[in-house]
Amino acid sequence: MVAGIIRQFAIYGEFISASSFGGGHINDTFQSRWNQAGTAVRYTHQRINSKVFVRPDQVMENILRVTRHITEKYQTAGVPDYSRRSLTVVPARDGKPWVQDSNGEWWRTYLFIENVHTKDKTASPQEARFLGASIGRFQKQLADLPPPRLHDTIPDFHNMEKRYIRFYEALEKDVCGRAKDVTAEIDFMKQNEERGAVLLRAQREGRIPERICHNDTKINNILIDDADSSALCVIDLDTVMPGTSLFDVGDLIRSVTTTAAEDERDISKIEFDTVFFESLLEGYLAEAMEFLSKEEIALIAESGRTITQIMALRFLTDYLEGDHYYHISRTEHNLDRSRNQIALIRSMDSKWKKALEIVQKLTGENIC
Ligand code: ADP
Ligand code: GN1
Ligand code: MG
Repeated sequence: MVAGIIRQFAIYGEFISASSFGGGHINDTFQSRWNQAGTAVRYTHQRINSKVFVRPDQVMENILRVTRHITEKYQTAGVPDYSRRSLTVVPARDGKPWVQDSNGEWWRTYLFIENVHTKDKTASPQEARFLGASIGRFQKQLADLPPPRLHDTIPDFHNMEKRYIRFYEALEKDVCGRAKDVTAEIDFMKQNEERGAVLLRAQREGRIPERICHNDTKINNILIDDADSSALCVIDLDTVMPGTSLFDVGDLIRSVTTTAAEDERDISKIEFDTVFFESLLEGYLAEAMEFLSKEEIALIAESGRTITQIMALRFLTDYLEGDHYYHISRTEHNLDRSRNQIALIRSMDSKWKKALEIVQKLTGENIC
């Protein structure tokens, strides 16, 4: 089945094999191997999750515009190895950027980026600096994307109010009878509802600007170069759409400053690491300081807490609803993830003053 789909893309040479690849929570990813006149090459193929992305055509339109814009910048600037620095969409034989299978599912193909790896947790301050810089650069590169506005591929993706409404509905229905076993997590979410709305309020009051952002900048959506450990290419572009810079900074803080992977079950291993936090922001700000407003800077630390809270809430909601959104590989996977994110928030709270001091030191803005 997969081989039949893959052959519909405009790829030359002999098809060798295809296999499942990568560990994302949303799409199904495969790699294929080809012999192109004696050179072994690979491609990346994804079945787009059409329950999550109800308009895959719009997703692909966004991705084409964004990847072409970034690639053009690298080409113009004469940056070497540019086809490893941004995704390249491979069209289907009929010229479309996707193929639809007999079940109506949508597939896409990218050049396979070689000699890279991804991380589920940060290994060093230098790595955190590289990761931060890659997202600052990504935001800067897209700041001058010509109109029209990108499609909202998932409306209200980081809208805390809407996420709480969904959570309360899940709690009310309690379709799996799981609510009774997770009262501590439910209480945490209720107690933090007000605090979680700080970013949304700033958005609504027009205090922070709309910008094109990635919206899913977790650590393993950035490919790291095997050669020098620099953050080479930002991937997983389905959610690139209008948002705020803080959504991306927030998700970086959530996933890069933690001492454990997102689904680590041993809570004692989870800590907000202020050294990683400082390095991450150094890297990010080296690229982004030139366009950030005072209001955005003032909310940097808060954004990390907010995005972590949104994830804790979404994982818990999916657990209550019966695990139909995120891929899971064990029964309590979503609950473990939610507990993990709650532990990270508690650690952030215990080092809050230090976090603000770091932002103040790096930006020169008086925020403490
Ligand atoms: P998901 O939306 O399910 O998270 P991703 O787009 O993040 O899917 O891809 C899943 C994994 O596949 C990535 O973490 C990465 O390891 C690998 N991957 C995706 N695209 C490429 C590519 N073009 N080249 C090499 N590896 C890739
Ligand atoms: C999903 O696609 P992936 O695995 O990179 C999710 C993100 C969450 C993340 C948590 C479209 O990201 O919002 O932060 O899981 N993506 C979508 O790991 O919902
Ligand atoms: Mg991903």
